Amino acid sequence: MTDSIIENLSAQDARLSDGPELRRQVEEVVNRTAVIDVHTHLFAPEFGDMILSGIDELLTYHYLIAELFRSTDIAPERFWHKSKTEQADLIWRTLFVENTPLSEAARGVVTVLNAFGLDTAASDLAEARDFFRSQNFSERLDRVFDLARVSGVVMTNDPFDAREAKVWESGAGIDKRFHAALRIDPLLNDWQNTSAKLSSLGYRVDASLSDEAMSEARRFLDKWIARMKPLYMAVSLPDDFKFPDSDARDRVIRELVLPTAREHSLPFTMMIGVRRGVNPALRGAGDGVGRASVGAVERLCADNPDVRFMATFLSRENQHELCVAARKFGNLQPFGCWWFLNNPSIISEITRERIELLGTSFIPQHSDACILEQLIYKWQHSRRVIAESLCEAYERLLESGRAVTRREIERDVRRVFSGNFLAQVSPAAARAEERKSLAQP
Ligand code: FIX
Ligand code: ZN
Repeated sequence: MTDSIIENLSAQDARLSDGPELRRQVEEVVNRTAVIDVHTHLFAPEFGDMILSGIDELLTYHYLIAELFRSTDIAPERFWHKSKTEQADLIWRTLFVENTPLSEAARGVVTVLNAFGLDTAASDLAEARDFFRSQNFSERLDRVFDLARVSGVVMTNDPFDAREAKVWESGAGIDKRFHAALRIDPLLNDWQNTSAKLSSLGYRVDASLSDEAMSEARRFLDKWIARMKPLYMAVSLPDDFKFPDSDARDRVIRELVLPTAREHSLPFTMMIGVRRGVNPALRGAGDGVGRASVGAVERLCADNPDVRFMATFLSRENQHELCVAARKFGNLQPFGCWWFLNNPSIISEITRERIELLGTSFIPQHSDACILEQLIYKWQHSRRVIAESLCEAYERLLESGRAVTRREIERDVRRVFSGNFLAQVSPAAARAEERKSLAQP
């Protein structure tokens, strides 16, 4: 073995007891380690114009639309009648020129413009529009994944969306960086209308939740699992979600979702706490948050120890309970700082309490990116906070008398950025991944 390899090995295993050097190494590892983004609304290039990208899409993201109405007196209906270009111009002028872009969603656009070397304080969008128009999309896709250090993203795939179904049914090969997630909200949250939709698609389903209806709905899921090869099944559930309950959702979970999860060895991913349409005038920007019941998830985990569950809650007030629940159930994997929680101050609080209660056995973040370039800011901003939280934990460990090595930091960051997810979605792949990384010199 050459001297440099021996030096590198010893550097990997040297115990880092100097605070500033420890911090530098943690930041370097967190910034370099690729992440699998476990929940996004992005689409692979094969889905054509379903992919959202560029400055006008970034500015008309529903987070910024909600913020616009707090800084201007335009009536929502007048806003909705504007073209996307006009909407983006108004948002840029209001939130970025006439006001300082200090909110997380506004600062995110600044981070993206800066990453591409564009003027972040421009008075208008001419330069940014020219830039994005001039770009080759495939090159931009590669560049965004590289800037965000993202190795793969999980999409949100809706088999009830006709446009999307057409792409899946064409049999097109999907870019390997994009993975599917089978989103089943209509089945769980709107059985009445969804059973009618299934019937119109030729399934012998009625709203009665009969055995035949359940078995036909299962045939529908089996078909889409075979076609999409999803990494998990997912649903967004309201803040008043209960389990058990006496509603259609309870029956669909018990008789359709859980057996499907078990037999296909697919995790069931729940995103809980949204209050849809608290302000309908804001349309997609009008959803709110409500504290939900972590107990519902505990009962699902307790009743189904052979099913793997991933869960994220939208309310800050649910986060500590979720950590405690995850301590009780090894088949529960908490993930992300979702939506209204995806802000440095709250990501910091959640990540610290997760480390304190769960060590490195959690998934710290997902981007929820809807527009391609959001990957850049959502991951650059989160990495900074995750690195800070890890530094603090390693420094406390050092104070207690245990220094860590660079190899241990790399192992820990690989685990939270991809290993924990791989263990959820494909134990075999996770073991292979673990074997590969352990074998690394
Ligand atoms: O249900 C979901 O997947 C939510 O993340 C979205 O509905 C939400 O609009 C969003 O994108 C939040 O970041
Ligand atoms: Zn989402």
